[in-house]
Amino acid sequence: MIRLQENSYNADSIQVLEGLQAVRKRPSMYIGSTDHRGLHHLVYEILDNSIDEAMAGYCRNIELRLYRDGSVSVRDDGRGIPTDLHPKYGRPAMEIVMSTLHAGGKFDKKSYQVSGGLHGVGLSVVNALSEWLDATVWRDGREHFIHFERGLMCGQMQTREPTGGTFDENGNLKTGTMIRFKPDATIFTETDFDYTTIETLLRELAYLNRGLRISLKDERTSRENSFYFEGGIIDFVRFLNAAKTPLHPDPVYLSSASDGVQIEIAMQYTDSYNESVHTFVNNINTAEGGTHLIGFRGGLTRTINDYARKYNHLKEGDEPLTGEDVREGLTAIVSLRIPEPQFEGQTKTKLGNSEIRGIVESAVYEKLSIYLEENPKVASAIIGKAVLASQAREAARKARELTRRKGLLEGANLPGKLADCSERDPAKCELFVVEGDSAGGSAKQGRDRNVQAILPLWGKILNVEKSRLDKILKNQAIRTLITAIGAGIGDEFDISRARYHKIILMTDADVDGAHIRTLLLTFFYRHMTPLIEAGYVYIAQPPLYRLKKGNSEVYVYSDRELEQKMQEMPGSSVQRYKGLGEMNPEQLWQTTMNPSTRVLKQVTVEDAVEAEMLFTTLMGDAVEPRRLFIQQHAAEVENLDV
Ligand code: 0RA
Repeated sequence: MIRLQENSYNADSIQVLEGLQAVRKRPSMYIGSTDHRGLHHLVYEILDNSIDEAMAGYCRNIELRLYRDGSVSVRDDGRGIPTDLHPKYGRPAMEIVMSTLHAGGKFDKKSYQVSGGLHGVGLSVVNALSEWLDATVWRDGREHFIHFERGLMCGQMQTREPTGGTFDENGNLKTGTMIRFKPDATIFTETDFDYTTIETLLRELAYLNRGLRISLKDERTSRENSFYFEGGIIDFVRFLNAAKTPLHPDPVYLSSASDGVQIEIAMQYTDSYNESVHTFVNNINTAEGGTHLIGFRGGLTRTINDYARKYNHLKEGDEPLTGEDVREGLTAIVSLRIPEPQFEGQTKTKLGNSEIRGIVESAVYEKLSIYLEENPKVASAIIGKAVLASQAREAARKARELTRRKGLLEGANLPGKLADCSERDPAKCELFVVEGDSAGGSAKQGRDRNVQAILPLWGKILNVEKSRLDKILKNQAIRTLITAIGAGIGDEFDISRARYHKIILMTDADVDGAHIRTLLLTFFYRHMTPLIEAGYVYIAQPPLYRLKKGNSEVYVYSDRELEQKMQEMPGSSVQRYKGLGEMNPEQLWQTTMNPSTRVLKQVTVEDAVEAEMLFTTLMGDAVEPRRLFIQQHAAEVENLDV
């Protein structure tokens, strides 16, 4: 039950109510969405406050816990949210922080150098979107507690002796904050927290905040993990390169602080052909890049070219190395802390501050030049690699020109295997990429031929992780895909020419199917990145089983659902689908292709780091990490998604 304190029901409380009401009415305005992503964003918002406290130097440990009742808690050992009476409002500061939109956790902005997230509106937003929330603060040897329901206080702040003692295990006065909340199921379309999503986020935050310990406990499954990295982003780069072959033993580390901007960069080249640069601003993964990334790239290209000229790796008359050349095989983390970040782009993960470009470019030029002068061996390895890349780029250009001249990648030569749709508006068109000829046959018969095209893939799909573009372009399956989509490839890829706005991967629900899907996703991720960024790539979800009893039949899409349905329909017969080919056209349409009944999973690069790891681990050269990964994930191997 929701009770407001009578004496506080004044103009301020009305403002609070209106604020929280606004959040509940338009949750997406505050957290982006109310799906899986929005749900996990809540965790991010809460964590963000504790991380701020850590960045200010007051917090060393953060513990996140997932409970069986669907709630989650974040506890830190920082100073604790202030609990004294706010001079203007006459109410405990903690109360105001938790329930006032825009007040946020940062009363004293100066005590924080920089901050990420929604500039502190996080706590009240999460509170508004929670069925209930418990806030506990340890400060001045006391424990303070407030319970909220749907953002509204239930009773006043309680102050008591700390449960479990006044001191921590080291004999220090206990301080810190714990927020436990249960997301409101009337607001979120999904309420199940995903261990792996949270684990990835925590790992990332621990890498970005050297020396901070972040642990995770899942009481639903007893899974747990803990992250602590003395080397910070240097360790992050080593982690990303664990399955690759580095060209120099230690990552290059650069740092600088000027104009209120802190820059930290760790980078290491490997013998791979891909670029794996991840940028962060105030701990936020700027997956869409932005001015800092442009500055980093510019600085890198300039430094390496200057060095290569100076030491005669490039002769008079040689073309300069391009940005692509100097980034081939580069793994890097670029982490910035800036006072007032402006986030732009579709997912608000693109840095917009224009002044940052020059600041980063100069810093990289200055620091990396010094590093190369002092480490000539590393410098030679890097430049040798870039020169090779430049030669390979020339070969690839020729290969591409040849294919283009022959018209092999042009839409006029649509592949014979493609059963195209009749509609010509790409926004309405769907391309099903189907594994195997028999499933392809069913799909062709079952489809809606107005808007659904079918492309059966046969033969081996090249592992693009291990090949340069010139070789990739010789692979038949890949050529077929490029032609069918019709938008080119690589840096010439032009999404406005894509012939379909939905590209749906439909593979068997078994290990082989997962493998093929991963190969295809690797290809899209590496060579048609905008397609994934635009959300054009989907994974079809074919059923795993069919349950039949008398005249009624149901399709079942997971083992968990099977258990449930078997109880609801005792005595039913179960058919397990081993492959798409076992379904007739009508069944395939009904269960997997019909837009009004099917379930599609949209592929996002929401977490490029995770995708990168998955691809590298599964596809890269190193055998041992792959074996370990597959062993650890044997149970999930049928669900390998990006
Ligand atoms: C405002 C001021 C101070 C600390 C915090 C907020 C704070 C907020 C959160 C939220 C989660 N954990 C937190 N830890 C600290 C500083 C108060 C002081 O000067 O002691």
